[in-house]
Amino acid sequence: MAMRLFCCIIALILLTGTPSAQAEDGYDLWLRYPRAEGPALSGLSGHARSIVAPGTSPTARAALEELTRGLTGMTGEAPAVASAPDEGAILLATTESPALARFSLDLKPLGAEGYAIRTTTIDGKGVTVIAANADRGLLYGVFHYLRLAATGAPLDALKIRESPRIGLRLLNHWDNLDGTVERGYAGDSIWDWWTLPEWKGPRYTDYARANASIGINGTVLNNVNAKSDSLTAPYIAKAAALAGVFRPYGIKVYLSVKWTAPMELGELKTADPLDPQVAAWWKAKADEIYAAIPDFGGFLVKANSEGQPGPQDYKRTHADGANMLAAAVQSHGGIVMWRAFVYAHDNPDDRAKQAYADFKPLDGQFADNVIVQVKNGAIDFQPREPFHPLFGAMPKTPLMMEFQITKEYLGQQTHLTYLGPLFEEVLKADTMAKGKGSTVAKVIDGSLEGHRLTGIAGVANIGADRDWSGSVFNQADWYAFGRMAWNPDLTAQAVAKEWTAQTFSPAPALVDPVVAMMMGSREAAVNYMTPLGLAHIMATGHHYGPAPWVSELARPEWNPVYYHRADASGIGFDRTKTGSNAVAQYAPALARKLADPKTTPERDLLWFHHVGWDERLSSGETLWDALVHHYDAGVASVSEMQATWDALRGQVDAERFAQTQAFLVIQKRDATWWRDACLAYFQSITKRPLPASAAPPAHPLDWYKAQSLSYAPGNPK
Ligand code: GCV
Repeated sequence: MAMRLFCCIIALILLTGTPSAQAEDGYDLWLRYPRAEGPALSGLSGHARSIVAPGTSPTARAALEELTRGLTGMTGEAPAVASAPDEGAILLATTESPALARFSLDLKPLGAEGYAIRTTTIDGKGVTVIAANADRGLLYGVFHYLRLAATGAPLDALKIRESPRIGLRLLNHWDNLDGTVERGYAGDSIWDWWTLPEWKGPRYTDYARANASIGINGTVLNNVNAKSDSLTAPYIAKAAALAGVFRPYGIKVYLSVKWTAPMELGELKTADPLDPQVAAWWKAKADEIYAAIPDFGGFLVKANSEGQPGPQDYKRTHADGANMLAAAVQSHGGIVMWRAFVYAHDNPDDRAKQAYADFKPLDGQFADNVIVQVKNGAIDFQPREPFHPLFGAMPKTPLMMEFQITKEYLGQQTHLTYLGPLFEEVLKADTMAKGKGSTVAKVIDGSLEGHRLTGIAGVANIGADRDWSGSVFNQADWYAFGRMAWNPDLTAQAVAKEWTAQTFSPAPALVDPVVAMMMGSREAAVNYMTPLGLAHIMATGHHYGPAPWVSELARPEWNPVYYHRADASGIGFDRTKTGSNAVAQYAPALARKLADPKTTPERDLLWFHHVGWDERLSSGETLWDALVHHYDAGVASVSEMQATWDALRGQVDAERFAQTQAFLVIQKRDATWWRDACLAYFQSITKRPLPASAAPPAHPLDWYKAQSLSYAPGNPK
């Protein structure tokens, strides 16, 4: 009797969909494949009835499995797997398949990762062909098809050709071997180093599926603040186990390395890159890694930065260091990603200038398999930074973009601040290095300077939390990174639409308000944190919440006062000739614009200029009044986001609705805290009254100064 009841309940669940109590915990990300409705369902019923998939490799099998999974979810029925295409079949075929011979798809230019999708007829039967040169391309093509279906796009006249614009599309995990994640806000590391290599939990496969679905093809497993242990035999075996899980999904593994590993592990007396014993140690280590992981991608290096050792400790250059490592992996086809995030405690120059000063003179000196990885801005992943002046300034060196997907400075896991607009703003920024239109995107996709080695990295926001990213909306940042890495011309808006349709529902009544909320959210955060070009006025260490008053830390550039420079006369960092002259690091045509506050974009004004409190901005307001209004606008935007979300009650499952609603309450509280604390502090300096429309801060300045959050997550100890 009990058994019969149980079966009835299961049948009911299958027929009516999953019960809402456990329905949507975020685990499935954008790959939910819920039952399609209306025209989307009839489209699938007509065009996706069966699958013909002759491939047998692990990647071909992964493609077939994903297509089967997606179609089963969306149609409620498993598609037949056939040996020949019938009406409504999807044919998956690589150029090796004889079935493709009859089509002139000209796949060659699409490379190993590209694909074509075509609706056509075979012997009078309407079919959809997903074709590629290699199985990896097929897998990407399958994910594209599923994306179309899940977003409700028509499936009856497809003529798609796609290939990635950027070669290396990588996640950088700042995951430590003890399971913590530096700047991680989604729980512990997803890598269970302790139980690897024996236990390869299903989550690793789902990680690979999610990444492949957005075109990510590599992952750096460990923190750039690396421990040498990750290069020992047991950890190489663990990395090899992960590489084995990821391989079918076209994802290579890479490792961050600590510069002094030859001393710590190899008992050498030096890590001097020009010492033959050091070079031999690295060569042997690379050989050992490649024996375990034949398609190992290569090394990522943080050297001579924030206390990490590096070649400069031996009076050698970054190029000396990178080239020595590059030689170690070269015969295996490996690469070295050498980070340009450097600034030194003993260098009194503007921190924003130091990476350029170190790296620009090295242009042309790097080996062919080295790529220099540059953060999007010259300081550190701020809510807004002008693009890094190295982009466009090293034409003989491939440069790789480093974005931060995890929101260290942007409200961490709780604030809804969609990063698509930040990525788009940077990628579209014009370096003017070779005249107008020399965008950052063209620098990193290699087209501006003719590089074949191209890359983009995102510091992952992934952890062991059930929803992977700490909140459902943080998943959008992972998604946007992958999609824009594949095609840096995609707009943040288009990507937000895709993500929303797949993550919640394609219904316009939901998509339109959610996308509008996402698109305004980053500017909201800029407004309530660091408007008009302010930067790095966050609390010390964990970087959560405001602390513009901090001035007593040992190194000048650790202090917020170093960045905002507010005094009785005005506020902002003079980076023109009268100040640090950082503007001169940009191409001359741009440098001229940035040298003058009148031609500097207002959003970057205080980044480049120290501006008098009473100076008038384009709106006619004084700087002080405008600053107050930006802070107020930031708080008001969060109230609007709350109203938008509240109106969606009933259209989103209860669990994700409630979490987002609660997180917006936190965001509103924090936005108000930011606004009040910053205005209390800046007012104590400017001594001007608040504009009539602005409410006074809720507490006196000392109250804000006394706030401290000792246990904020993600903060390295
Ligand atoms: C991995 C910032 C972060 C650090 C990070 C560093 C880097 O300074 O606060 O946690 O260290 O950037 O990118 O190397």
